[in-house]
Amino acid sequence: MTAATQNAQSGVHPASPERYDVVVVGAGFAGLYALYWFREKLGLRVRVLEKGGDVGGTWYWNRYPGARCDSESVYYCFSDHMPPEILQEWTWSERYARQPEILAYLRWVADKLDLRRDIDLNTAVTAAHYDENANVWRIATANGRIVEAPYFVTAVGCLHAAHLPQFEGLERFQGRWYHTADWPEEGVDFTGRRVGVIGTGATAVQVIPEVAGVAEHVYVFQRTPNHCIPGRNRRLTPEEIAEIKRNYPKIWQKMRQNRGGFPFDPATRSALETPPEERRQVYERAWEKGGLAFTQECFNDLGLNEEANRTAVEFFAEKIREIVRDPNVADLLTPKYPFGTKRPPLEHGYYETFNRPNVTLVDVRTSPIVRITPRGIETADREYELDDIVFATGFDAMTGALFAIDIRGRGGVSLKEYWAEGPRTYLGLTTHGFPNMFIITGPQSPSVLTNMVVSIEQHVEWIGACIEYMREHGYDVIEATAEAEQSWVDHHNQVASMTLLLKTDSWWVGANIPGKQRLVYPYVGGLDVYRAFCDNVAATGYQGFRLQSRAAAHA
Ligand code: NA7
Repeated sequence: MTAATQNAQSGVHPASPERYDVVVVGAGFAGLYALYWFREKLGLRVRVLEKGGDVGGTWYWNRYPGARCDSESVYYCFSDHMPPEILQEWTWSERYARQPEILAYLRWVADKLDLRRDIDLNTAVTAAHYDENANVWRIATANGRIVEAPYFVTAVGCLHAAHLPQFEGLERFQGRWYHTADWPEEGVDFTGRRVGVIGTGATAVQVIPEVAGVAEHVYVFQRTPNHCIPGRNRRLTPEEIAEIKRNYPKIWQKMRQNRGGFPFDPATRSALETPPEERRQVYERAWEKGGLAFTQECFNDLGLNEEANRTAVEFFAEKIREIVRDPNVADLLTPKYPFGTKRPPLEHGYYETFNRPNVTLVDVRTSPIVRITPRGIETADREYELDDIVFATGFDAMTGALFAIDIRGRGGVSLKEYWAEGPRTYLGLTTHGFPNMFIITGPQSPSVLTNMVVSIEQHVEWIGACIEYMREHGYDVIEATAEAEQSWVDHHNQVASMTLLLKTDSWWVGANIPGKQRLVYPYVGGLDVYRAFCDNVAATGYQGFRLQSRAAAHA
């Protein structure tokens, strides 16, 4: 065993560490952008440590059949803040790109910008400890390396730590089983097999039609249905691509000012104040258009007022009844909770799939899964014999991937302990007691409620400007004050309490993970409002932070 391995196993102690200015964990959209920005714009020595065998992050791991993005491809990519050829030379093929195309894009960006020379793949970070005396973050990897830097940036993804419910008997199952978030690279052939899919979230909504197309039979184990919006996917024409490329600067400006980071035109009218016939037409138009625009462009009171929201719930109920032939199945597929309090998936033939003779919907709300047997899944009612089980059961979102690393700040306090009652952050970017650590798209930032790439760029650029400011002013330690953190947590919770989000169990409120604190994790105030907050903090000399030079920090 090498000294470094010993160090990595016993915690984080100096051996002969490698030194950089910034260590970034993760090489998805966030890690790649951070590397590009910090290296090219700030001239920093950056090291990116990535657990996966390639760049891509979420798009490296989630390679299940049907995986594609719910944000439109032409807007779910790096912006005009990257060198112009990145936007101009890449051409998306479909309205919503499939996973292989997004992964190819990220690989292409990494090659084009020569990012790979500063990325270590197959390098899982196990611990990151702040050494107060040396003002460095000391980072240990599973393969025994110690890497040091004054700045530590997590780009670990909001949806990375897979959630596998603890069903009794899984180890005795004689068939094959997979979690969608850790799919075999070589793919899985379901031809002629009896497949059970557990879950009906955004992932399952993509997987189920694909598997149903080849399997002998698919049993869908549903606990809660979702409001699925038609994606209306299609090939993009050369003309529209050219038009979009011409207009990118304007489009990006619009997206940066939008509450969700999308080029949508938010509704200014109330559902309740709109006459029923007109209201219906608004919903119909949004349904026909397809996509997440439905969430912003219909009415402005759906997220705040239950009565207004009910009009959307009724509209979905009608649509599902129109598509799904069996009224009992249609009823089971119809959510009874407020629209938008769980993430509405985009669907590509999902509802139609339930008209197929080889698809059965199993309601595990009324008849829960009791155990996995050697032959399949046993519910309170009966046993389903299966060859394969697909767990589309989601993630320990937003905090899971952070807690998987033993992160310790001043005084050896662990992030997990510090956040035991729920995340405590200032701006969702930093946390008191963890100097010089920045979290990209962390809890209490808009993150998963937005077009992620737009949020990522905002975060990285803010962090970059902060580091630059510190260097210009001779500071090398920055830490959120406890007071600023408390006021952000209060503001975050206050805005969240104005919405309907806590009325429904969802991963947005941590309800999918047994024992997880039930509170709203992403910031719901909107990316536009959030950006203004962050800009103001920067413009006022990083109000709410304690900035020190190292000499002063030692005094
Ligand atoms: P989600 O949205 O968390 O969906 C997970 C699904 O698995 C959901 O339908 C859950 O039902 C179901 N689930 C989880 N545990 C169980 C148990 N124990 N029994 C039965 N069913 C269970 O994850 P996804 O991967 O689909 O999507 C995550 C995000 O990725 C998505 O929102 C997009 O932003 C991209 P529940 O609803 O909890 O009753």
